[in-house]
Amino acid sequence: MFDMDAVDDANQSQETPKNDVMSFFESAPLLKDAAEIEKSLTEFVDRNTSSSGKCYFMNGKANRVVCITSGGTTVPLEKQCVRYIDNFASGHRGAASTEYFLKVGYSVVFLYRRGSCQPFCSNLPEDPLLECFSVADDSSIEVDALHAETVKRAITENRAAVAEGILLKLPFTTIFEYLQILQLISVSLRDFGPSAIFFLAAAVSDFYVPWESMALHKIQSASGPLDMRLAQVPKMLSVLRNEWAPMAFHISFKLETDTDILLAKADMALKKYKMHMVIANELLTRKEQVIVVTEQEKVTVCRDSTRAGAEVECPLVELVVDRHSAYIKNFDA
Ligand code: PAZ
Repeated sequence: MFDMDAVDDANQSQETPKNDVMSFFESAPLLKDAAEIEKSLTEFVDRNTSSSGKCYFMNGKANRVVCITSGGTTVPLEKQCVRYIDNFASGHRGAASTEYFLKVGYSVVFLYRRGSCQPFCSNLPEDPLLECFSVADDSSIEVDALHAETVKRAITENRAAVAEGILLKLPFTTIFEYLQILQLISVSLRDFGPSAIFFLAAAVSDFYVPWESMALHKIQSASGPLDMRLAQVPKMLSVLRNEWAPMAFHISFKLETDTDILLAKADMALKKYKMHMVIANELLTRKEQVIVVTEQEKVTVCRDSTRAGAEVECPLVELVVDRHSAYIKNFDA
């Protein structure tokens, strides 16, 4: 249901047909808050652009930005949506990676599924409001000592990054919103050229119900079993890579449950979509290890299991930053 380049893409041509892309966007419901999103992107770009105007070609000293996508897209089945198709992604990968990129000086556009994991919040209990706070008396609420440090860190670091203008969080729910906002981001970040990374960790639906053929009201069960035909979501990876952000450093993810096909699928995505890096992971071990696939190498990156709380995203982001630096250097040369 999700996965931008499924096995059957082997039958598709390299370039995504323009008509498919146009009809996807033309028939998509209007993006709510589009003007506000564009405004916040403009402010983010201004904040992260040098006074000379252009953000790159500055002897490798350009501000670096990364657009991190996180969580899963939904596919609505009704316009007044009661039912939708979803996937498993929790958004942990994207949220944790956001923290590590911020730590090494990148500014981050975090495109995340509403309600999914957030940066700086991974150590909070499942229901922070109910589990971290107590009512001390009738008028005051206190943080429980057990969670005080975690709550403090989540609030201060998140607010500081947002206030400084180095973390912009943009939420999505549906496949329509996700792709529309991704397009806005990629166009906004164009001036960063090779200093921008697209780190596409979201699990994106492969199939969807086109808006014009979608039922308006809740689908009724009285007429028996549901027979529904899903259209294929156009392969936006190639559009992003070739048209929306042609100079950026592109990283896509490949998730499989069958180990035997994982690397072949990652290789295929690398070539087909001209990605600079494909990060391969398996469903059950995704928090322990990933395999970074590039044209030159395959590197297994593991979580440091000797350190409590260590995350695989820490060495992963280190490696990405190293390869991104080399990319910028070659670009300048
Ligand atoms: O969001 P999460 O931490 O639960 O999982 C991360 C992930 C498995 C969704 C990501 O690493 C990934 O592989 N995303 C791409 C999935 C795909 O389209 O193949």
